[in-house]
Amino acid sequence: MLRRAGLRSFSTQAQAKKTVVNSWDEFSPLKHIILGVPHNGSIPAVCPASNCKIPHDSDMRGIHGRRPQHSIDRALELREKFAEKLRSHGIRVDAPTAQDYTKRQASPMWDVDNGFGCAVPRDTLMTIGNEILFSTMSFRSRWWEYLSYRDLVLQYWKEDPNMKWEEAPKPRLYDDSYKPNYLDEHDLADEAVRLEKVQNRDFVTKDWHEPLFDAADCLRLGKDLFVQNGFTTNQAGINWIQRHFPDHRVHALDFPGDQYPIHIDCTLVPLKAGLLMSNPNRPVRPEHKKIFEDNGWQIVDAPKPAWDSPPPLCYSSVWLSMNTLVLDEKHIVCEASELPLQESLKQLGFEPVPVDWRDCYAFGGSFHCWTADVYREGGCNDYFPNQENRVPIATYKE
Ligand code: DAV
Repeated sequence: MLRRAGLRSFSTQAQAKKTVVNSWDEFSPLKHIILGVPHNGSIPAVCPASNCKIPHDSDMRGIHGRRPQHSIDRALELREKFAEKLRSHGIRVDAPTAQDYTKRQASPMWDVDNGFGCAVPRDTLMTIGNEILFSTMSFRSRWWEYLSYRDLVLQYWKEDPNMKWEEAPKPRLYDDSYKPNYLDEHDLADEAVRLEKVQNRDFVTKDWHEPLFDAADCLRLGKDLFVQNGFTTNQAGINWIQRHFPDHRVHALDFPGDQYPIHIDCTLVPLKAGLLMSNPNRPVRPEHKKIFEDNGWQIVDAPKPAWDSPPPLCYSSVWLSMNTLVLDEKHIVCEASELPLQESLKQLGFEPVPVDWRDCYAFGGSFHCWTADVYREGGCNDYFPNQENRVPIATYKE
């Protein structure tokens, strides 16, 4: 059964003004956003893709099911404060509909003991212009998560006659969508083995069994989409995105230094037109750097995170420090404790907006993960007119 999360507090804003769906990049002035909710947040039951993402020494290993109530209550408290902060910047904030993720999640082909949550819409859907596209997802525990956004998207679709509502083909996620024994227990604990595999673009998801992508692997920079190939997004997924958006230029990126490559938003993060922040442990490959250089984009290294380890029951890395939300050309939301990042942003001419968020990380990430754009000002700019050194995306070969 679906349950509207905190209907009274969340829906007033959503009904205040008619929706227009429009967002082409990650940094134009933000006016309307979906902010996830922590209700029923669960430690996902393991499937082949999620198993490889959870670090071997994580306190999440070997457990699954509903997260402790105190952590859900705390996340809700922080979420409300953040929503207020966003509203104070003139941004409309909507909430998804919580489902019971603590229940068994099944398809005719497989089942897992429980799901994940709807705290992090960035993984599930992306807005490209006037279109909201739902990704396939690649963890079995997250297969049904799209239903949490149906109420909102149906509302947007009714209110905005130009809005396009699209859903990528739901994947089968059979066992043979994944490489069998990609990392055994021994290899999982071996950093050198993991790094060698990602260096060779050898990921747990098979490349052409069926298209797979999480929306958070896609970096939107106007006419160009940069999509990370890794555990959650395969080459067929990237090829599918290119065919779906024929007027865009899709580029595939992968980052050899990322031992658990899911989602691009702790790895390469745009701060404004012409400026990206890069994770120094996961540098951009030289052949991928060219298109940025050819078009006058600057890539700066992110500073070391303030923390040495993630908070309890969190499978994301400490590089959630970089998982910021750009509100406009001046303001960037940062975790309050990430002082090195705030200092770097100040030096780059931004005004960091510190928000207390670390206790929300366990639910799937920081500010960028917890949100999904509905409206940013502006249109589809061509930031990369020089495509001379474009690396073509892979195509299927027999
Ligand atoms: O560095 O653990 C997490 C991304 C979550 N959306 C990381 C990436």
